Amino acid sequence: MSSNLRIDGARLVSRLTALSMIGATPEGGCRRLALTDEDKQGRDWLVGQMQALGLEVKIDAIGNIVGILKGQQEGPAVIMGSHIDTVGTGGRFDGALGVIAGVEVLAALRDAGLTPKRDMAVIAFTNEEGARFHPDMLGSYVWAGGMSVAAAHAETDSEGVGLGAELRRIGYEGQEAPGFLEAHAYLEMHIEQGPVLESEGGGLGAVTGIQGICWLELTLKGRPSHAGTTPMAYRKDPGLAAARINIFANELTKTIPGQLANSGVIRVQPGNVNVVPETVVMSLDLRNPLDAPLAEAEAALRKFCAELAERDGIAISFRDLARFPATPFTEELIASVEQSAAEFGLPIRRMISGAGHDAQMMSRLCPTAMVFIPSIGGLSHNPAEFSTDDDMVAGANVLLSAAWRAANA
Ligand code: HGY
Ligand code: MN
Ligand code: MN
Repeated sequence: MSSNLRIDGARLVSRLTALSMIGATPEGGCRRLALTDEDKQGRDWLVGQMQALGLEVKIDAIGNIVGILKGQQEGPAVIMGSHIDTVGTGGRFDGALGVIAGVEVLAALRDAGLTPKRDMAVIAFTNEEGARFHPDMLGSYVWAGGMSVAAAHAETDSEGVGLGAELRRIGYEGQEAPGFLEAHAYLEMHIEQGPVLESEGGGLGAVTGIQGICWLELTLKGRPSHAGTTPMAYRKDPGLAAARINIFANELTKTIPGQLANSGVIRVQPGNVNVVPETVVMSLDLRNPLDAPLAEAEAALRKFCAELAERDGIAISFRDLARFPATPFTEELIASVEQSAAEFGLPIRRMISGAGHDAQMMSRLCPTAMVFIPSIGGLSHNPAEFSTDDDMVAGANVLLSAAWRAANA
């Protein structure tokens, strides 16, 4: 790589700050749920930035935004990317940093008057968070051929609003076929979203892969009855059943190595103080670095639910919201990220990702790797999410170096 090639740190930080103003929350974070007006504003801003940079901007049928810097030769491109949608209590960095860093890499090459051998691109993928529509990483999943456009458009949010209708409403149902740009390699920069790098005194993460993910939606049906007059033995209480299931899932994390469990959504109907609930809809987010114990956890949970249903007279049904296997990245590209960090004299260590990322999908298409920067306090999906300017610049320089290497190899 041209040894004096660097990103413009001030421009990186100012673009991130500008994007974080869109959907800014009073707590200092961001709320840009997929395909909402705030997401549209962020998309419009990003398209404007890409156009001002002279990138060829294309939108595909699932709303993925692609900015392309033409190379010297036709053929597969080196793609960088991430997402600009957030969870409800999002921070300023999750996803946005990876997209802004990709834009900055292409801007730095433009400033240096460098044209890569291969095309290079940055993609902002639709609905990575899966907070509004399921599954998560939906835009990259469709891009990678894991889900059809029609099936993705048919997804609905918890209010029954359709994904396709929302894409059209905000003007981001593009003409391009997802995956239209063949990938030679994919690199993603992201905040770690956990405490590991900070606890080791900082430095960067060369991400070796992503753990397996299983998202389930359980619908529990009992019998609504009076909370004051119905003897306890007569109740068919799905609220109590949901609590037992949540505790059982938590117990699994103590017996199955590496197992994680979270119930982030619990909706109770009719939701009145004095009514034993009729229905509870709850989510379970199960993860494990290895597929076999993850499958063991899910099987144990389903068995527990079947026994609970039988004993307590509650009907329990399951719906898959997301199911992605543990995903290893590509050794050659991981080593390239490490080499780039070494070029800048930056400490870096190998680690897997606890969070899902679009890279999990892109690894189905091409060699893939990620670079992490520390999350202060290990916080994410929280308005207080924070990473330092220095770490952002360090990570973006490593992204530039590794992407440039891949684009000219
Ligand atoms: O859930 C995840 O791991 C990611 O934030 N979508
Ligand atoms: Mn993310
Ligand atoms: Mn996230």
